[in-house]
Amino acid sequence: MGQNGIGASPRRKEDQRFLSGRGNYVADMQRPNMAHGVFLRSPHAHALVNAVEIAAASAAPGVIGILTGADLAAAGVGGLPCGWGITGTDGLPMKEPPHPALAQGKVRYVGDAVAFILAETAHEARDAAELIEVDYTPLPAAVDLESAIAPGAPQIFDDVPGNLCCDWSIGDAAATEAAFAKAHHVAKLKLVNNRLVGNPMEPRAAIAEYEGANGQYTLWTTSQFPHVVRMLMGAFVLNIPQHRLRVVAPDVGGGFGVKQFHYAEEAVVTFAAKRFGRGVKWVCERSEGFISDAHGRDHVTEAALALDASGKFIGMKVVTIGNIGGYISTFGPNIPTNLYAPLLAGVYMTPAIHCQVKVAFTNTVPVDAYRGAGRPEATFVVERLVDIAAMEMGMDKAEIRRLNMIPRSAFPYQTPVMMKYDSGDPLGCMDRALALADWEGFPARQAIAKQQGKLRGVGLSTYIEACGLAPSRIAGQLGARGGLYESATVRVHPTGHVTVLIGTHSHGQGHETTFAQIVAEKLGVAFEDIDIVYGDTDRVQFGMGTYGSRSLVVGGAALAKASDRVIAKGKKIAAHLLEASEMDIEFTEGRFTIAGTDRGKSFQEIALAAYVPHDYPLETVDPGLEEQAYHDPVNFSFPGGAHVAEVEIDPDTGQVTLVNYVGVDDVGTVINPMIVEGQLHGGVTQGIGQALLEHCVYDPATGQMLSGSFQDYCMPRADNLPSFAMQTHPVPSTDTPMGVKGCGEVGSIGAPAAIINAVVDALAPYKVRHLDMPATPARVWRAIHDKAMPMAAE
Ligand code: MCN
Repeated sequence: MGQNGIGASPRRKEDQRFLSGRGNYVADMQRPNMAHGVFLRSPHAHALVNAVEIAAASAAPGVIGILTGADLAAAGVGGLPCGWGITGTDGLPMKEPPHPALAQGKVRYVGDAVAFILAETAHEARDAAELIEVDYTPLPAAVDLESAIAPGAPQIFDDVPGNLCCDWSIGDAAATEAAFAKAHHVAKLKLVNNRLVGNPMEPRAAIAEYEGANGQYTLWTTSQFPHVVRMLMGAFVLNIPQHRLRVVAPDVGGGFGVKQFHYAEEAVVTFAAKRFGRGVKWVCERSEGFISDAHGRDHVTEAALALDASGKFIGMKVVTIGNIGGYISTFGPNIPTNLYAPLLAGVYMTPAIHCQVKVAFTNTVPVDAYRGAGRPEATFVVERLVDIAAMEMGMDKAEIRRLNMIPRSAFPYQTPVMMKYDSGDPLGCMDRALALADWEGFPARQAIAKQQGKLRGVGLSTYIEACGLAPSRIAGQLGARGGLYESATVRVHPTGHVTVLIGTHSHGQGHETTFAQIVAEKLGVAFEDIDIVYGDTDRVQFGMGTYGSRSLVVGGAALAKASDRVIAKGKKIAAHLLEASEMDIEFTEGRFTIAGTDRGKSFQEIALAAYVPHDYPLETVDPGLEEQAYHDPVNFSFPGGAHVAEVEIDPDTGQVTLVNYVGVDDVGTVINPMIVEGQLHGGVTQGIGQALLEHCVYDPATGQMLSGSFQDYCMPRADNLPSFAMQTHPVPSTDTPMGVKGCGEVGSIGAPAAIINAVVDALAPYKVRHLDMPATPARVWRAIHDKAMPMAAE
């Protein structure tokens, strides 16, 4: 490891500007001749839109113009495209009804955008919005997930019978039935995976401009993938040629998946910039974000695990209803299917698995990827079932896992549900986590808690996830409508300083630091002399952006490849200057040398020679030192690990206190231990939020969101968290260039099951078998005091 190379923990470069208030966020940007827009949103969950009367609003002070769905339709604006089409068990494509950027004829959730009002100020636009009269005919709404696909439910789209987008499945149904037929014991569970709102610190925002002179559009947007927005919006929605559309995602204050979609607001703002000849700015309010940012999770699942008499898992059956809301969001149908069911094997050798997923429309905000996206849901099913099986078979919770775990020696391991795990050490992670948590010492701690009138429980969760999305060939077979490679350019300047242009987007993950570490390690250039550029389609060649913990394993791999190409070219130049054979040139620690001698040239000397090619092999080598690489991964990346949570419950109030949390995670080779630790802390915190605090609640009768602000939707705060003990257990990936695995989501995947397992463990004296998330004081109290409540029963 060179100084600040791979494995070091230099301070984050980007924090210089963030901590000194010099970040460049869309909402703070001021552009010339800028007007301000607001969206008028539906107050109904489901209603016909008979007419939108804008005359009074158009005449209001400051109003520049108003757009409705009819205006967009008349201008030929396309619907928002879906980036991933899935195919049902019947071989038919999913139902894919249109998703207009402004509602046309019908609204399908509270928050569905009906009109856009542009005025000189945001206040004037807001006042004018109140003057718009929308003639709605309210319709019964399909809100509750199970009822939405039951016979007689209100129909959200005329041509989507039963509100079923797709009935999808994976695995061998016959083999699974056969396993269940010979089972010694079957552990069963029905659970709800609670709906979450992402709430990144910076709400979404967009600014668009159009230059009539050259037909050039620019959109600044809070996005995790500006090139994909350019592709989707330019090619499918607004019909703007790619070279005339610049999309910039500058500093973005967190995304967590929520900013990984092409949103209606981006298209409307860009359309409005040309239509009204003004710069157009829209900034989402926090409460508006609750009803317009895509949500996460929201499953209802029935699952069963078949075991033989020794406690070995012989089969698993899962039926899930996955909510995708009122329209298909960019990746909506992919999340409860491809990113969920193939992870149901977990770290276990279950030989037969079958999973059916009913992907359902409801009159709620569209649901899409949110940190973990499908994989926390899968882990929750598996790890809750395993705990229930242990309890029912009278086995120790660690032992039943140990008995069924894939041993390190069995990797690469082909699961029965598509995934081939390349490497891992589940047992190693679990043993270390148990030791770190002092698992053996728990009974003593529990006894002390009991003396103090508290219920104490401990919960274990293991996991493996698939991230680093993904080999394009496989993704294509699974329905992806684009590639999932990444690109990087390494531009070496004549002075030897380096600018990297990369297609991923950093919005909290520290890429400016970790990617500079990779280049520093590879090229021997000082960490301070390397800048990382991302987020601008005019500066960066191309890119698929950041999600699915792919930036390091796919983008970092492209960067390593481009760096290697710089070295390869440098060797040719060095060979010429040193009058040696290229084969004899070695490159180490920033110096090209003739092997076995001390004759050499520094990286900076070679860079200068490339740009001042007076003494240069011009016949065979072009001047300049800039290399580009695209990298398409050969497999997903499979981080894994084990987490242990310990809780104390006050039986009088139902209050759960998380008293200890440990995790041992295998994220392969670690580039920056400090950043990885921060990522783990952030992910675990979101997992704690899901397990104990967060729940997006809709009124099932009206479809109104009952938790549409921070007064009703509880985000985790510092005093909800213990001090975490997180360690890494690196088992290098065999499928990624540097042995790295993703780390961005693992905390949110491991945490919910560990915590609920601990809560249920603490409630063992009350014979509570399962508790749905979030384990709020009210739910826990009822589980203790009211055995008739469903969550306390079978
Ligand atoms: N890293 C490392 N060594 C490893 C793995 C990762 O040093 N073995 C470093 C990477 O170089 C990078 C960071 O850790 O700097 C995260 O890397 P990676 O796992 O590749 O994840 P991404 O950068 O692709 O980030 C996406 C992931 C996802 S999917 C969500 S959601 C998420 C997350 O990261 N959203 C975040 N972490 C977030 N962190 C913040 N602060 N804000 C968000 O919105």
